[in-house]
Amino acid sequence: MASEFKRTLVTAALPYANGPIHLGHLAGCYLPSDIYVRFKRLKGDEVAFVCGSDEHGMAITMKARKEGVTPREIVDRYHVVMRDALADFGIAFDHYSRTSSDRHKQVASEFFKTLYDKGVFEARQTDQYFDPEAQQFLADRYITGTCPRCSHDAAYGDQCEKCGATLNPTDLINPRSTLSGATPVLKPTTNWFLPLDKLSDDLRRYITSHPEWKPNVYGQTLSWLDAGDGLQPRSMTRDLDWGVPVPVEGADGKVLYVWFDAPLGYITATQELMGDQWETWWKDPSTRLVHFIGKDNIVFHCVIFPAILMQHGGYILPDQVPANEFLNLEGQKLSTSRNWAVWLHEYLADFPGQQDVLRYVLTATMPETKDNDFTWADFQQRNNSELVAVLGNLVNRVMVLNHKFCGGTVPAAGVLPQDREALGAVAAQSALIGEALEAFKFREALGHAMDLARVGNKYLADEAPWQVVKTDPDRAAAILGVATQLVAALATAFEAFMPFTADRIRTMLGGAPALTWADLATAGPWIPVGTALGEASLLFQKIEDEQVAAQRAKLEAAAAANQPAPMEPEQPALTPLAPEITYDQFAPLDLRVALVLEAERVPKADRLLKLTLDTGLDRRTVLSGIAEHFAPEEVVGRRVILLANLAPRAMRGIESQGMILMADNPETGKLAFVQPDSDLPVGATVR
Ligand code: B3M
Ligand code: ZN
Repeated sequence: MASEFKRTLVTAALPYANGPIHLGHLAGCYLPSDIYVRFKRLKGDEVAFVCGSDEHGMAITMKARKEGVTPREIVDRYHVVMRDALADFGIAFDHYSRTSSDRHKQVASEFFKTLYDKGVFEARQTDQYFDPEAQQFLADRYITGTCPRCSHDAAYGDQCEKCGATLNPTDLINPRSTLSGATPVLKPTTNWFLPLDKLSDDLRRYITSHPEWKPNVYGQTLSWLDAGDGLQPRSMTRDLDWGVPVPVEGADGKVLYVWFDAPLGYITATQELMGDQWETWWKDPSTRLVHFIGKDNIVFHCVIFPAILMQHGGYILPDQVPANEFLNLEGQKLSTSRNWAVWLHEYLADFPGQQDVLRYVLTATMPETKDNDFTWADFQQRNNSELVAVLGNLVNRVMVLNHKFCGGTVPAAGVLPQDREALGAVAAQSALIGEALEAFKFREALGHAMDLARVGNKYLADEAPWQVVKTDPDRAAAILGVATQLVAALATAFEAFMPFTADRIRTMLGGAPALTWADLATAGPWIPVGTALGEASLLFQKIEDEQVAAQRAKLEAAAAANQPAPMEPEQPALTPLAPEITYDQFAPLDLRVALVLEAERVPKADRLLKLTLDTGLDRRTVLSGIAEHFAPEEVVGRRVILLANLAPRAMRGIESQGMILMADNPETGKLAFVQPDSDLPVGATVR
C-alpha cells in the first residue's frame, strides 16, 4: 500500500553508454519517470530520482570494437552525450551517475563478496568457446556461424537474426570468432551462478504479493517463473576484460555479469546523492522503491535484482516496476544499428526550444500497455490541433484580451454560477490527473490536463468577453479574471508533463509564483488579482506539412546511408529449389483472396497474430506466425492470399482455419505479404 510509505526512491533504467538518446528511450522510461517525480515534488512528497550510465557489458565492448577505440573512450564520450541530452529535455534527475566509477566498483564488489561469503553462488565449470588467436573467451555475440535452422551463414552465437532462432554458440555450424576469424575451441571455465531455481519460492511469494503491478509486468514475470523447467541458475560472472573484476580468488580475467552490476548502480547513485543518509533510502521499509524501465528489462528488475537483494539481506525490494512496452517509429522497430531513430539532439536542432512538443506527443502516445507507433504525421496533428489550437490558443487569447481590455493586469474573477463552475474544473481535473499519475496512467493524466484547457476555451467562447465589453466592461473584466485564473492553474496542471511550457506561462503571467498540487484542490485564486502581466507570446507554433515531409525524408535517407556494407560480396541466400511435384498435387489447394478484418496479438505467444478474415464465403479465424514482423494495425485492411481448405488446427486453444501465404525476402530476411492485384475482389480464387 502506497500510503504506508514515507518516501519514494524513483529510478530510471541506466542507459547503455554506447550511443546517443532517441525517442524510444524517452518514451520508454525517462519521460514517465520524470513526470511521476515532478508530480511527487509538486505534492511535496519526499522523493529522490536517480539514474546514470550503464558502462559495462557487451553493448559497450562491441561498440568500441566497431570503432576501433577502447571501451573507456566509448563510455566517456557517451556518458556526457546522454547526460546532456536527458537534461536538455528536462529529465530532472537528482543525480545522474555512472557504473565505471570507483565507488560503483566498491558497491558491486561488496554485494558479490557478501553473496559469495554466504555461499549463495554455485561455482560451475562449463565449456566455453575460446579464441586461440586472440587468447580470450568469446561472448556469444563474438561468435558467428551457419544457422542450423535456416542456413543463414552469419548467425550469432545467441541468435539468428534472419530466422529469429534463439541459439547457443555450440549450435552454430562452422563457428568463427569475429575477433580474429579463427575457429574457436571449447575450453573449460568456471563461473559463479545465482541459483534462481532454489530461490523461486521466495521470488514467487514476493511477486504474487504485488498483484497491483501492471498486467504486462506481472504477467511477464510470472511467465518466467512458470516457464517449462522454471527458473534456471544464471551465471553472474563472465570471462571478459571490461567490467567490475570478480572480487574473489581464482577469478582472474573474469568480471561481474553486467546485469549483476548495473542495477546496483541505483545504489551507487543514491550514495553519491545522499551521502550518509543513503541507507534510509535502501534499507528502511518505509521507503518505496519504484523502477521505471522498458519491457526488455522486466525480468532483470522483477526477478534477478530482487533475488540479489534478498540474498544479500537488509535491503528493501522494488515495490513498483512500471515498465512500458516499445515505441515504434513510422511503423518500424526503432533501431540504432539501422539508424532508424529520431535522435534527441537532432530533434532539438530542427525544433529548437520545442522539447515540450515532443514530451507532449510522446506522453499522449506512450506505449503503456502495448507497443505504439510514433509518426511525424501524428506529431504534426497533435501539435497543431491540441497544443496550438487548444492550450496555446487559450493562453494567447487570455493574454491579448487582458492587455486590450484590462490594462494588462489581472482582474478580479467573476462570481456567477458559470464562473464558479469553470473555476471548479481546476479541482476536479487536478484530482483526476493526480489519480491517474499515481496509477502510472500517463496518457490518461495528460488527457485530463488537456480537458481543463478545453474548459477554458469553452468558457471564453460561451462568455465572449470581446462582445460583452461593448455593453458591460465590468463583466468583461470579470470573465477575463476567471480565464486568467484558469491559465495560472493550467501552468501547474501541465507542469509535470511540459515543464518548459509551465515556466513560459508563468513568465507571461508576470512571474506568477509556482503553485503546489494542493493549491489546485482549492477554489483559487492561483494568481493574485492586480498582478501586472508580461508580454503575450505564442507558446506553440504550427508545424507545416513541409516540416513533416522533411523529417520523413531525413529518416529514410539516414537509414539508407546506414545499410551495413556487406563484409564479403553478398549473394542473397536464395532457398534451393524444392523437390518436384505433379499438377495433381497442386490442384487440391484452395487458394483465394481474403480480407483481414481484425488482427490482435495472442497472449503468451510472441509470434502469433489472430486474424479475422473475410473470405467471401465466410468469416473465419486464422492464426499467423507474423507477430514479430507486423503489428496488428499494419495487417488490418490488407488483402491476402489464403490457403482456405487447410485442415483446422488448434494453437493456444484457438482454432486456426487456414493459412495465409507469406514470402521470404532474401535481401532483407524479412517476411512480406503476397498481395493480390488491387482490382481482385475478395473471394477470387488463385490457381
Ligand atoms: N542498460 C539495458 C537497456 O538499456 C540496461 C538497463 C540497465 S538498468 C539497471 O536496455
Ligand atoms: Zn536462422
